[in-house]
Amino acid sequence: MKSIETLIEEMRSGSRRALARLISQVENETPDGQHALKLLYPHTGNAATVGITGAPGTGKSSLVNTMTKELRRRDKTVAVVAVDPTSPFSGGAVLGDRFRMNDLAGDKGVFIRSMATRGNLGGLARATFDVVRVLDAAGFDYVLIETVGAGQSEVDIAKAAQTTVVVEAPGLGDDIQAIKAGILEIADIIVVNKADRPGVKNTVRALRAMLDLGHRQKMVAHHGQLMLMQDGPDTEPEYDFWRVPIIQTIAVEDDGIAKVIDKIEEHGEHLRETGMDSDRERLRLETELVDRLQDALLRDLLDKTGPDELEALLQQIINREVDPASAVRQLVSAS
Ligand SMILES: Nc1nc2c(ncn2[C@@H]2O[C@H](COP(=O)(O)OP(=O)(O)OP(=O)(O)O)[C@@H](O)[C@H]2O)c(=O)[nH]1
Ligand SMILES: [Mg+2]
Repeated sequence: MKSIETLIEEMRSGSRRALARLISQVENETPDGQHALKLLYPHTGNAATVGITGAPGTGKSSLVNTMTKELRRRDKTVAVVAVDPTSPFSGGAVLGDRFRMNDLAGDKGVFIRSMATRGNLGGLARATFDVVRVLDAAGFDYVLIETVGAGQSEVDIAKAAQTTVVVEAPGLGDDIQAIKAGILEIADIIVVNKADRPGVKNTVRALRAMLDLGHRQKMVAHHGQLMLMQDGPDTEPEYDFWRVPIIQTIAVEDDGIAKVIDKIEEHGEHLRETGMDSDRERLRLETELVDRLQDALLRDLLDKTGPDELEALLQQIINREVDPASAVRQLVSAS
């Protein structure tokens, strides 16, 4: 058994085997994995991280595949993390995804990893952040993170990337799927994929209208006055605001993908120029710190309390002998 230090050294000099082994340790939260994260953390913060999220079947995996190829044409190395909360196959690639990614196999500049369910979605999010850190420290230029935008945790994962791409497709009914899932507001870039399908113009128009509305509200909130409301729809604000682009693509035909990559690069530059990259990172890390703290404290408390004591207390609450808030105070002060 190689030491973690040796594995890290091998990983940093390009060994894919060492990388895969380190990721497994990190994913499984072994003591070695935790030690590895501690050693790797100072080497993170260099990769461009891109979250790709959207309703099921909109073409996220197909996009990730063609985006990876385009990035390779631009001489960038790419790691892909496919987060599939529904897959019961721990650590194994989803069959369809693996099939579509086949043509990338054998390229040393590409690394693909699937993340599957662990105990809970919060745990999945934390494990994903850790795996992304390992890939970042391994020196990949880009880390693409695919998540199905179905619930809050998936949205949180996508939001943790520097740039978030929300994928839509026409013909999913009149409702824009992203609105339902509440992911439109986290989009830095919107991709309307399956542009070969009917209804694409309507989808783009509806999205633009909704974005402009949100944009306007943000501007108003920002300035705390209604003045900007009187501006025409095409007036650009004076201060630097990123106008979320809507790009049409046909992922299966590699159509529009170069433009998506251009916009991702442009967004990265925008973040750096405005200093928003460090603001966003601070916010991300603060959120993660609080989340990990909550998780650790709760686990610690549950360890100390034990299921019997908890059950007894629950019964008292059910019997109207203790109210829930007092029960919590009792648990916290006893631990
Ligand atoms: N017509 C058309 N079909 C597409 C396009 N992009 C993807 N598809 C097809 O749509 C289906 C779903 O594509 P995926 O890439 O698996 O979509 P996904 O969003 O990753 O799906 P989940 O991960 O299951 O949520 C596949 O059959 C693709 O071949 C496109 O641009 N046009
Ligand atoms: Mg997929």
